[in-house]
Amino acid sequence: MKNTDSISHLQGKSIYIDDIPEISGTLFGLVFDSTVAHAKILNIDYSLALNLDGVIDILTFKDIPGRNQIGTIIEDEPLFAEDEVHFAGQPIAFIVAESEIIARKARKLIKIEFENKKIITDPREAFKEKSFITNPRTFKIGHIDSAWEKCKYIFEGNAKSGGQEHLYLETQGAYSVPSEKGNIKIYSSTQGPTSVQKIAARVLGVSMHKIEIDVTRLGGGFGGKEDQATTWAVMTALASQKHNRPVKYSLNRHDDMRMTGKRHPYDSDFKIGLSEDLKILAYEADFYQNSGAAADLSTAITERTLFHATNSYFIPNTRTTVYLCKTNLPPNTAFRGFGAPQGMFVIEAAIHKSALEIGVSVEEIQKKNLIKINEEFPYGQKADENGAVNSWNEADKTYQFKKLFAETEKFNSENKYLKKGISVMPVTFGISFTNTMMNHARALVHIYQDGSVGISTGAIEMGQAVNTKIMQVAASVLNISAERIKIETTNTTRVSNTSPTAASSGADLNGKATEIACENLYKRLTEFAGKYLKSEGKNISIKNETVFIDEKPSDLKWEKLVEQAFFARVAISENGHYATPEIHFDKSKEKGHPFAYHVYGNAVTTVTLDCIRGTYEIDSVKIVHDFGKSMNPLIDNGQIEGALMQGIGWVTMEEIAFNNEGKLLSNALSTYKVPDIYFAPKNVEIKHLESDGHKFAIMKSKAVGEPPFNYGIGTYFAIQNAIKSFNKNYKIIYDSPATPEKVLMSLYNQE
Ligand code: MTE
Ligand code: LUZ
Ligand code: MOS
Repeated sequence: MKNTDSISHLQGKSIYIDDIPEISGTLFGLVFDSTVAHAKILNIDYSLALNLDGVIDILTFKDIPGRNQIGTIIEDEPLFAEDEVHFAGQPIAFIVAESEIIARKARKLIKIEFENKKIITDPREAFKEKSFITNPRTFKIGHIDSAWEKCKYIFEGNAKSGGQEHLYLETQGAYSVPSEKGNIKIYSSTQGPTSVQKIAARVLGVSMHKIEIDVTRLGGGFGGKEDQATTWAVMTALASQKHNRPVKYSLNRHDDMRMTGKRHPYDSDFKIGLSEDLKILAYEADFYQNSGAAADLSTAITERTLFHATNSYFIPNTRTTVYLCKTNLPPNTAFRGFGAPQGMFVIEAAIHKSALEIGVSVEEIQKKNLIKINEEFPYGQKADENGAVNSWNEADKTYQFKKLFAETEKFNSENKYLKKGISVMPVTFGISFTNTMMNHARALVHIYQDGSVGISTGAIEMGQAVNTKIMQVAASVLNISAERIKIETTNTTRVSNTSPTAASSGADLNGKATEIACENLYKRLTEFAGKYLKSEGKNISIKNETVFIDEKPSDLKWEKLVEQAFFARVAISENGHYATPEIHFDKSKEKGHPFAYHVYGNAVTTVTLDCIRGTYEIDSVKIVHDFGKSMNPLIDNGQIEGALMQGIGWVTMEEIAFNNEGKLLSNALSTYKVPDIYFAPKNVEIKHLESDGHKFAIMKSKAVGEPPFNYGIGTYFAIQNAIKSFNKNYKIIYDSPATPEKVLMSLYNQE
């Protein structure tokens, strides 16, 4: 099935926040934010702005009837700064005006005086100053301290990875509409409607049932709207509550880039030990996470870094620690991969370094250490499939590593100023929210008396086509045409207490809940059909919208069946609830079984480097990916391509730059570069690994949203290898992104 949104997207008819027809009387909001990264607020003069014609109000923390607190996991983030600011871009006030243009004029008229305080932007400096979000977290397995003695080779090093701007096409925004009795409905571009509802209720000082959140779709989220869509939604609701008028706020790109958090930059130290026959015996890593000025999701992201610190490898002795370093940057947040890419980058750097020092190929070390079925991850869960090994072998067989490497070598020996580089990037990614409690979902399925179906779930459509997958589930369980099915907006009054659509588990969790609801409806309808057709005790089924008795078609068709069932007072609505079985995790021991299953894969990347300019092209990325049994190869391949491109961008051209004063320099698309179609690999091949699928994956089709982001990391190492073949003296410093500037310097650096 095609993405059900493809036609309306193409025609420009899909509705986003800024497309919702405005109700008359609508006001427009705009945040007034801090221009400095750390300071005491001495004085703010709003008078000129307030006097501007068309300015209705300027809301500050003083206007909050409830609590000035939007922190979720840790309550450490005010909605509006009170007497101090902790990052440039921190909201201080919310201007409400008759138009956005007036609000923008008013913003320029606000006068503020600061007393500057010391600014920290670097996680190492934060560490020295003991500036932390919370305590560090450590995972371990085996006996790291005694393991070093058994190692023939031991290497230490450093690896840095940069931040990343989400750059969803639709910027953040919300539209809040008051109704009677203090009730407020908020249209929000959020991945987490329940989170918006809960925080809005907290700030407005009302119960959750007073706040309704409705989401049609997002023009992309990528994690950036898991927690950080709340701010704007709550502000519009606050203004609606005070003025009893609809209030809209849709951020422009500059404001969005400046005020929102990004992927966490990491600065990490590693130590790796190998035996004579290249088995990794010991691995230790200290990750200095640049968390920004408040916790946001940093503790959860920390966790996923630790879960994936050994990527696809079995390592018997490890100790990995994340330090959550508090700096004066916008609070960093969820971004596709959620800390895993940062962890995987470091183990790949450690293996790369080991191979160069020992004088063996990187692939030999990688392959020797791939995790096998029944081997244990450092967090106690055992691999229940051989996906790491199988995807490696399948990639080798399909793409012929030897041949690819030989071609690269031949090219390099024949060319002086063009060099090719090649790398293999295995990936293992755990599916489930690492916080066990979050892994449940509900679906509300209505069959209407004409036989059409409306489905509500907690899933947010953000381009990943989760709505299409849910429609496929319902169509296949009820055995009716997908044309009869509509996926409703995601609304907290129809499906409540939802987890955000995140952790790649949106389709699994909400799909399974839909499956359960539809199975119950199917059971009720076939039972009724048995009675109606006086065929009780026989085997009744529905196939292709026709009722079958003992495998023979009857005259009873879907529409009539539904109508008659309704007349007979059978319930034709159902609420399904799904909670992932078997998962658990004990934080006091840091052991358990946190993931429903793992997704495995492998990517071979070839790049060509122009050694005069420092620019590079990506020739090909050849992937073997474990989809289980993909329920929609078109959509799933699209997820691989999109995630791959985002991963490649992260390690190549996407460079977030803050100056020492903590001001974002890469604050527009002129200074923050993302890959375009010309930069995309000339050739992307995606081979589906043959497997049975996993019982906890929806229709045996494994989650696909985040894991392939990590294939992009391969491009970093392919580029390094190309540099190395030009400049034999190049001492690799693992410092991602490998921007053309950095690459150019590396090509001619002789130290
Ligand atoms: N694909 C598109 N087109 N847009 C997005 O915002 N987000 C990604 C991924 N794919 C995203 C996307 C992220 S970060 C996640 S967690 C998953 O989709 C969430 O959706 P799922 O759980 O339904 O896979
Ligand atoms: N969000 C979250 C996530 O709260 N928990 C997770 O485990 C997770 N994983 C990936 C992306 N978002
Ligand atoms: Mo994705 S980072 O889990 O929204």
